[in-house]
Amino acid sequence: AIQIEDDRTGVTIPTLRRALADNLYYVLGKPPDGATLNDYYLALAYTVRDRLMQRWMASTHTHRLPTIKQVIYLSAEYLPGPHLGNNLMNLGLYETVQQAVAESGLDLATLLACEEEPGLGNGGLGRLAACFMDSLATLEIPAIGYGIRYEFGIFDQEIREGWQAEITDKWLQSGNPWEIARPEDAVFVKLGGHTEASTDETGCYQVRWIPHQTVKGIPYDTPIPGYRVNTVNTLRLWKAEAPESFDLSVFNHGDYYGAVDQKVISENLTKVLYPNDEPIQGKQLRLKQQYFFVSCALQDLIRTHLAQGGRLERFHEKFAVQLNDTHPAIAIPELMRLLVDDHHVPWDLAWTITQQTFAYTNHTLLPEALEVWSLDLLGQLLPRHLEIIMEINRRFLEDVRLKFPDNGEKMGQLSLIADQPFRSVRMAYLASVGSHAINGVAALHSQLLQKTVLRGFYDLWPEKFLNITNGVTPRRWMLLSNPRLAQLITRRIGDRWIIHLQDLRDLEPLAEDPEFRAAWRSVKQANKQALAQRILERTGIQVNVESLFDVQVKRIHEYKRQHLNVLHIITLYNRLKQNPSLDLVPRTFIFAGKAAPGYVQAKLIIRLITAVGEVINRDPAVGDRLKVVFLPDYNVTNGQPIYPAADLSEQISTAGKEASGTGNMKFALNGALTIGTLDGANIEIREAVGSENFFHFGHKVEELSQLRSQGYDPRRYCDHSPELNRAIHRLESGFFAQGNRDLFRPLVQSLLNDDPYFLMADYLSYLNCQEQVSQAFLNEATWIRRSILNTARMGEFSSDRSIREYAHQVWQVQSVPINLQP
Ligand code: 26Y
Repeated sequence: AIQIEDDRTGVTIPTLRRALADNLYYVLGKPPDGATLNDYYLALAYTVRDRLMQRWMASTHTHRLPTIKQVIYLSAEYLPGPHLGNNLMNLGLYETVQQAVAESGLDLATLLACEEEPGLGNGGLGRLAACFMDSLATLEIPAIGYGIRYEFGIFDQEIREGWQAEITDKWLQSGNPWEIARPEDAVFVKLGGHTEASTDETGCYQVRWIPHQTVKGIPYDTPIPGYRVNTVNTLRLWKAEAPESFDLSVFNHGDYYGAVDQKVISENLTKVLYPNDEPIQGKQLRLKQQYFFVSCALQDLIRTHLAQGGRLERFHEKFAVQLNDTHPAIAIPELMRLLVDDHHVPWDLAWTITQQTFAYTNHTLLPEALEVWSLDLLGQLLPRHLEIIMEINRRFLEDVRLKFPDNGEKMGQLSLIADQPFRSVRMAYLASVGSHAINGVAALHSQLLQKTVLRGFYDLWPEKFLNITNGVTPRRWMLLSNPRLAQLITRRIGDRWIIHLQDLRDLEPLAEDPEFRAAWRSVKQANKQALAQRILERTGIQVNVESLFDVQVKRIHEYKRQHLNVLHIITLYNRLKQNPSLDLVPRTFIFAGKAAPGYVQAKLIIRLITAVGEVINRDPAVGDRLKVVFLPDYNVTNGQPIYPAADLSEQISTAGKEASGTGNMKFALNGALTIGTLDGANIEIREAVGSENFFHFGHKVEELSQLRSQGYDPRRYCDHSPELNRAIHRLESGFFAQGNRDLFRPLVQSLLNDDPYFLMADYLSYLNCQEQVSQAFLNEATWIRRSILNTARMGEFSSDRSIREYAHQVWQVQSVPINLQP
């Protein structure tokens, strides 16, 4: 029989070319000669989306079956990165499409570069959600990710005269081919107003919530395909709109402009992502965002569950709902409200269902970063939820009192309500009480969580607590971003490592093979060359590709200590100035990262990096021995070429402050060696790759608490280290600020007076460690050997491993292979 390929599903080159032209003409309404590059990108994206459709619909259909348990990931942030390249890779169509596109006179790389990434998150937490979505689909685990369709994601960063400037992120401007609006699945979300209690005809106590405002949530679905499997999960993001009935009623009263105002107010709800990675106190709009998407998600689940003939008593058998930090923790009282008020489930049963449904992941210990919402604000916006939270707390404290009679202090410590500095709900406590499992994101972090922030809850319910160390997806962070290394590895050990990252172990013996080492070095050099080209294009700085690429990319934060890195740079510079013929191992220092727009000290750290760069990069006495680069607009797209080109990964947070880190994993996986503190997942990475292949320095958590309790005096370290003194003096003197002694004063003052992040205490150890790094880099053969061993031993840091742990230890879910011919 003659096989005729369908234009929407066929994968031969002639069919793909026809499909591309067809989508260009019929979907975008463009003739080939009038089409822009972006039109071609869109046409290609639709061509790829068509090829996902059958799998997506089969997955959705199968996942709805009442017998199948589904993971529901609730996250206020997602940073998936551009979809096109990843989807081509996961479908196994990358090379075919590359060729089809080329035969149509186009270049795939150019088209890929047209895609605006969805910057719907701040940093690690949002990127983790995206890695988890990739792994869930690849492991064929039924899952939905729920979140917010921010119209403006994280701002684009420009550097102007050395300072960060924030530009609105208009990611939807040229159209988003990956999302499908589902207005037929809209839900309504109430806000504000008051409650009324009554007893109905049957004598049942009933609470009615009479809201001040209602907004409509419209879901937008994006397919998330697994790697070479039929499973395609859904990322369902909600957009807020005004309910049309509302503006009609106002219109009837003749207040047309009033109705339009209401529409604008409703739509503002999902307008913009808060660009902080630490809580903002008391922002009502932020609480509205959190409640809005969580309520949309839970209403969506209850509706589909009931439509499938499911019973609410079994809600937790159908759905395992994961809270990505406390941002969605209002889901706990919301599910209680939906069950008790709307569906008349008795409180005790509703509470059992709720606790069995939710699990909570904590991502921070920083006390200032723990979310609290004032009772005032909560009562205004969510009056019914405040009542429910108070009732949850009353019952909880009653249990505590039975366990610890006559211990009023205990009750105060564990209460969901804090009294100071104002009456507020501690969201981490609410999340802990309402969940059956609580996890930290690295071994050290989980231990500290049990010992500090959630100690009281650990004492009550140790069995609820567990650690699940973060991971990253090797699909995006190796296969897609480092194709040269991926090919080299696959040629030697086959391609199973892509889904069984532990297979990288098979590279270990090759670390002794001179031929393999040479190939490894060539790949690294090619990646460095490519990054050098980008650096030149974006900053005008010419870097030496033989130099050590020393890289720190992450959000700019005092606890992450980019300024400790700068103190090292200044010290090297001082040494060079003192001894111009110094035989120094050439280094290129590469920084990238965004500062929260309101975080003055972080923005000053960016200015410091660019200022030091301006002096050093221009100093003829330095030549190409030292270069300092700040790459603007760090995001997933711009991060992808950075990790493969790094020799050294800087993971230098104050011990105890970085919950896990995931950039540390991307670097080591791509063969960079790490210089790091014993913090977060660094500890586990060091154990995995071997302490001889990891440069660690600095005080440990306990040593820092000791220092603190002894009365830490940062100036002492300056007095005892002439080099530190000189580096600080360079800053004070205005040397890097054209004589302006005021510019960096706030940084210097902070270091000398408080130094809450112990830069002074860790400086010497950091410097000595960096000296060892330089010595090690001189021996190329052993450096490459260690680089190979880093990659070979990073298998456990795949997000596939993390997700398997969640699946077995928290969610109790199984893989469900998707059959395309039912
Ligand atoms: C409340 C709101 C403004 C807020 C928004 C985002 C608060 C925090 C955040 C983001 C936090 C975050 O990204 N945390 C990081 O999570 C990673 C994934 O677990 C960790 O690897 C990393 O150490 C941690 O800082």
